[in-house]
Parts: sequence; structure tokens; C-alpha cells
Amino acid sequence: MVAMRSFTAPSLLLLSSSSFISAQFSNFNTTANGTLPVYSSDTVPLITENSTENEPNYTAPYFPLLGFKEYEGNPILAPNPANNWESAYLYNPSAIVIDDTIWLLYRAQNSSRTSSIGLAWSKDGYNFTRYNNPVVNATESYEHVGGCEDPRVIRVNGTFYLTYTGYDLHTARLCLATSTDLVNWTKYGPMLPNVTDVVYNWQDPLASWVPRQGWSKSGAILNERQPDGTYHMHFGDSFLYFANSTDLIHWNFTYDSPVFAPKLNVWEQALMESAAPPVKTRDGMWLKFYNGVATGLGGYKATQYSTGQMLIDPVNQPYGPPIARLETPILQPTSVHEIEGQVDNVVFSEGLVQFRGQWFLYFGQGDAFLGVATAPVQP
Ligand SMILES: *[C@@H]1O[C@H](CO)[C@@H](O)[C@H](O)[C@H]1NC(C)=O
Ligand SMILES: *[C@@H]1O[C@H](CO)[C@@H](O)[C@H](O)[C@H]1NC(C)=O
Ligand SMILES: *[C@@H]1O[C@H](CO)[C@@H](O)[C@H](O)[C@H]1NC(C)=O
Ligand SMILES: *[C@@H]1O[C@H](CO)[C@@H](O)[C@H](O)[C@H]1NC(C)=O
Ligand SMILES: *[C@@H]1O[C@H](CO)[C@@H](O)[C@H](O)[C@H]1NC(C)=O
Ligand SMILES: *[C@@H]1O[C@H](CO)[C@@H](O)[C@H](O)[C@H]1NC(C)=O
Ligand SMILES: *[C@@H]1O[C@H](CO)[C@@H](O)[C@H](O)[C@H]1NC(C)=O
Ligand SMILES: *[C@@H]1O[C@H](CO)[C@@H](O)[C@H](O)[C@H]1NC(C)=O
Ligand SMILES: *[C@@H]1O[C@H](CO)[C@@H](O)[C@H](O)[C@H]1NC(C)=O
Ligand SMILES: *[C@@H]1O[C@H](CO)[C@@H](O)[C@H](O)[C@H]1NC(C)=O
Ligand SMILES: *[C@@H]1O[C@H](CO)[C@@H](O)[C@H](O)[C@H]1NC(C)=O
Ligand SMILES: CC(=O)N[C@H]1CO[C@H](CO)[C@@H](O)[C@@H]1O
Repeated sequence: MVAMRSFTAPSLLLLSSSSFISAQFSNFNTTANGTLPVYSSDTVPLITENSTENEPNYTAPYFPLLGFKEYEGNPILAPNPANNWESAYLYNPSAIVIDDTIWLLYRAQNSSRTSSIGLAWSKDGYNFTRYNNPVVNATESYEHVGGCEDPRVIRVNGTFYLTYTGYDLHTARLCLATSTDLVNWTKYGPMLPNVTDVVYNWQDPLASWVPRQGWSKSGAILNERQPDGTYHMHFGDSFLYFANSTDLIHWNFTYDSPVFAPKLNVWEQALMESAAPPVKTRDGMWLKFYNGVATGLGGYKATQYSTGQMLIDPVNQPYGPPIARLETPILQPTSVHEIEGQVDNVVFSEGLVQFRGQWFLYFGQGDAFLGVATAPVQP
């Protein structure tokens, strides 16, 4: 672990001119890159069904989307010692642009490692104010006491659909919740209660291919109904699997369809896991960011998490495989927080948005901090 100190500063009330939300400047938490102020609030700017999504001049990407550079001031969010639920680790953010503001749903843990999902918002993509309460936390038996992990959010017809992992310390289950304001969430429980995935443990072949009943994680949903009449999702944390739904609430998985994307690149040989929900490209395909873990081959450290990209065609190849893939990651652990953390050698991307002429890719650093990388919008 990187040595960290934190200390409480005198409280100072700040008023945001646009929304009259009071942001409490409550704490500093020291990171390897100096002190990071914590801006937090007991209220949240109001989002309704009529709130706008994306920028007026949003420009769809094409594959590949290159040029990501890590922000020099990372991390942009660190744990907040003032709130138990987010006091120890803060990472793995999903992102969405609503009402000309970037919103993050992020995973946070307290010191006994119960996870909750927090909410933060920003007008510039770097400086976030967070809500003092978790918006999704452990209330159900399947969430006690590991909590609610790894949010991924989309919005369809004014409703937000959130996938997250409910963890009871025995089985990780991909769960669903919906909201119209990002604050008040209705839980629907495990999305694929009957799924059985397999363990893939490259370090212990004897422990591999063991069935895990009910185990599912990391669901990334395409936010448009496909011509086959269903919404598509890729999920799983050892292999990527395919599931579909007619209503975004009830999901189907069949063992008829094989693994969505085989492991190809050297840096993804240990596992593949969805990053942000896929984004439609200019030519009607979908760009899917994903995270991969290396086994130590090809110059990539064993257990290193990196982020890559694939191009998928849900119309012609709904069950995979991808039609193109980058050979090398676009993001790898390089900074001190990524190399040493709660888990070492990790960048884990979950949020991708376009804002003010740039792409913002939000990711967890070492399962402990939250960082961002940016790339230009393609001409
Ligand atoms: C959304 O807009 C419609 C049409 O203008 C209006 O009837 C409705 O009250 C609005 N909903 C909210 C929550 O503001
Ligand atoms: C700290 O920030 C500076 C500039 O803001 C940057 O050059 C440096 O790489 C950062 N260091 C770490 C450890 O992130
Ligand atoms: C962490 O949060 C859980 C759930 O609220 C709680 O049961 C546990 O006591 C907390 N741990 C600490 C060290 O406060
Ligand atoms: C960050 O946001 C806070 C709260 O809105 C504001 O007070 C502060 O000036 C901002 N800092 C920068 C560098 O923009
Ligand atoms: C979940 O969050 C709510 C609202 O902040 C809080 O009242 C409740 O105690 C939390 N539950 C747990 C288990 O942390
Ligand atoms: C969203 O609206 C579109 C266009 O009206 C419709 O085709 C689609 O079924 C709706 N999806 C959901 C989940 O309501
Ligand atoms: C939260 O959402 C539910 C379901 O839409 C609704 O019944 C409830 O009134 C909402 N609560 C608040 C505090 O907005
Ligand atoms: C799960 O399997 C049980 C037993 O086969 C079945 O009764 C139930 O309907 C299934 N649930 C779903 C959501 O498919
Ligand atoms: C799941 O598949 C069954 C059988 O093909 C079908 O009847 C059902 O409508 C499907 N459910 C969804 C949500 O797609
Ligand atoms: C959903 O996908 C399954 C394959 O996993 C397929 O058999 C089924 O037809 C699809 N459902 C619809 C309504 O297309
Ligand atoms: C539109 O895009 C340009 C560059 O691509 C960006 O500088 C500008 O801020 C955007 N305008 C709005 C209103 O988002
Ligand atoms: C990043 C950081 O400094 N985190 C610390 C914030 O403060 C809490 C409480 O003192 C520590 O537990 C965190 O490690």
C-alpha cells in the first residue's frame, strides 16, 4: 500500500451558482500526488425524465478510438474519511452526461470492505462534487455483507438502468436497479439467477472449469433495441457471455451461444470483463471497451489489468465473435496508485462519455482511487 495521511480541515460552505447546491468542503485526503480536497453535498441537482442526455453536438466515434492520455492530476476522487461507507477505497466508476453535467456512479468501500455505490457530478470532467449518502447499498440478503459493486449505467427513454454486482461473500450476482433521477433506485434483484459460469484460473489448472452456480458479474448493456427485437448485454468476469431481453428488466441467457469473445491478445489471457457499456459507432457498429488480465506473457505482468477495445456487430453477429479488436491496450497501470493499491497493477475502466469535445474514460486505480484519461473526438 502507498502511505496515505488524511486530516480534517475547517468546514466551509460553498454555493454553486447554477444549481444552488451547497457543497461542503470537509476534508483533505492525501494521495501520492498531494492533498485532494473533498467536495460533498447533502443534496443532488434534480434530474427528471425530461433531462437531456449527451451534448447537442455529440459526435459518434469509429473504431478504434485512440489517443487516450491519463490526466496528470489523477486521482480525481479519493476516499472520504468523513463518510464511513466511502472511507477506505473509491474506484470503478460508470459515467453518463445528463443536463450538460458528467455524472459518475462509483464503487466505494469502508475499511471492512463492504461496497456501496456513490454519486458524483462535475461541470468540467475533473472536479467532482459527491453526494454524502450512497445511492445503492446493501439492503438485500444477496448483498450482505460484501455489498454493491461495480456499477454500469445506461439511460433508455428517460429511465436509468443500472447493473451492479451484489455480493453476499459467497456468490457474486449481477443485479439490476432502475431510476429516473440517479438518486432513488428500485431494485429488481439478480438478473440471471440461474446462470452457471465456470472458473478460469490460469494459475491453478486443476481449479479451472469448475462450475459456479448463480455466479455473474459486470453487465454492459447496449442502449438501443436491436433489429432482432431485444436489448443485448455482455456479462461475466472470466469469460464474456451474451444475454438478451425484450424489456431491459427480464434477461435470458442460453448455453447454446458460446463465449462472446475468445481470449486472443496476450494481455487478456487470464480473463476478460466488460468495461463501459458499448457505444454505437458512426457506421452503425458498436465500440466495446473491455478490461483484460494478463498471465505474465508478452511483457505484461501476471495479474495486470489493462483496458482494450473491440468492434462488435450485434445485427449480424449478435452472439459474437467481435469483428475487430485492438492488439494492444489503450490504458495500462503506470502511476504509483495503479501499480500499488488494494490490488496491485490495476486500471479498471467502467465509464466512457463525450463532453466538450473530448472523450473522458473513467477508471479505478489499484482498486483504491478513481482516475480519468481523455482523448480527442475524432474529426
Ligand atoms: C416532462 O415534460 C412533459 C411535457 O412537457 C411534462 O408534461 C412533464 O410534466 C415533464 N416531467 C417532469 C418530471 O418534469
Ligand atoms: C502528479 O501530478 C503531476 C502534475 O499534475 C504529474 O506530472 C505527476 O505525474 C503526478 N504524479 C503521480 C504519481 O500521479
Ligand atoms: C462497513 O459497512 C457495513 C455495512 O454498513 C457495516 O456493517 C460495517 O460495520 C462497516 N465497517 C466498519 C469498519 O465500519
Ligand atoms: C471544484 O468544485 C468546487 C465545488 O463546486 C468549487 O468550489 C471549486 O472551486 C472547484 N475547483 C476548481 C479547481 O475548479
Ligand atoms: C444505506 O444507505 C442509507 C442512506 O444513506 C443508510 O441509511 C443505510 O444505513 C445504509 N445501509 C447500509 C447497510 O450501509
Ligand atoms: C424506448 O423507446 C423506443 C422508441 O419509442 C421503443 O422502441 C423502445 O421499445 C423503448 N424501450 C423501452 C425499454 O421502453
Ligand atoms: C422512489 O421511486 C419510487 C418508484 O418510482 C417511488 O414510488 C418513490 O416515491 C420514490 N421516492 C422518492 C423519495 O422519490
Ligand atoms: C430458474 O430455474 C428454476 C428451476 O429450474 C425455474 O423455476 C425458474 O423459473 C428459473 N428462473 C428464471 C428467472 O429463469
Ligand atoms: C426468454 O426466452 C424464452 C424462450 O425463448 C421466451 O419465451 C421469453 O420471452 C424470453 N424472455 C425475454 C425477456 O427475452
Ligand atoms: C436471445 O438470444 C438467444 C440466444 O442466446 C436466442 O436463442 C433468442 O432467440 C434471442 N431472443 C430473441 C427474442 O431474439
Ligand atoms: C461541441 O464540440 C466542440 C468540439 O468538438 C466543443 O469544443 C464544444 O464545447 C461542444 N459544444 C457543446 C455545446 O457541447
Ligand atoms: C486516499 C486516502 O488518503 N485515503 C485515506 C483517507 O482517510 C481515511 C481515514 O483516515 C483512510 O482510511 C484512507 O486510507
